[in-house]
Amino acid sequence: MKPKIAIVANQYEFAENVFHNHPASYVPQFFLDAIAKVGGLPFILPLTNPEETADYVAQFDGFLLTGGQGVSPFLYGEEPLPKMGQTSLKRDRFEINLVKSVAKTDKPLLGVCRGMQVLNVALNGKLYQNLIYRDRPQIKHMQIPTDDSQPSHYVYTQPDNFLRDIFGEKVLVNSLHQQAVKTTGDDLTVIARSSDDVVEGVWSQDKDHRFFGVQWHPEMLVDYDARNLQIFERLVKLAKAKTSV
Ligand SMILES: [Mn+2]
Repeated sequence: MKPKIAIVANQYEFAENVFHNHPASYVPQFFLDAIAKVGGLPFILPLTNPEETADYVAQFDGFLLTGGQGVSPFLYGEEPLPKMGQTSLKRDRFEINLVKSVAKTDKPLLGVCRGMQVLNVALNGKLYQNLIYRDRPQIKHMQIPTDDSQPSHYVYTQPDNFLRDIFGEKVLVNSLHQQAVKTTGDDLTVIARSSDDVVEGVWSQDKDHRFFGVQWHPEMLVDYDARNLQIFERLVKLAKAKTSV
């Protein structure tokens, strides 16, 4: 049986052009296609009661957190700074509780962009609310208005992890983030950085490294560099290994 992969939805509060101004839940199609292409069975998991994440976790084999808003700073002990972007407390609370529920199992979870940041905060890490607060020279990490299916900066991988195995020592990626990991969460290790030292990949230290994340958007880079699919394939393979035990 194919492993069931739950992809947590984002929510439009006012879906002007989609559903007559009503709220609507959605997952960008790229993620659904990527999971299906590598042998997973994708499901869309809506933002519901954060107290019920354990019940959802019991239903699926693997979990995927996607991109979007920043993470609310008070969730990692900071007040908001003026240059912070949009946040969604509803999404923060559901996704952070989901990570904590997954942590009580042996199931895998992949975080992409915001998803990696949520993973980090859920495990007690901190973020830069905006990269300008790093107070040091840096490259452009929000590549808009350049097409987001094009790469824009290099990422340098550390030895001995899945990103080195897939991409070698360096790889061109896209970049659509204002926030970034400042201090890593419990049990998370940095496995890739950009040339200006921004964290671009993490994984957990358990035997399977079942929590992992990237700061770029591999789901949108598949046409440019098909190796990006292997990031999703890793999630599906880990999920499958658990289902067949
Ligand atoms: Mn970047």
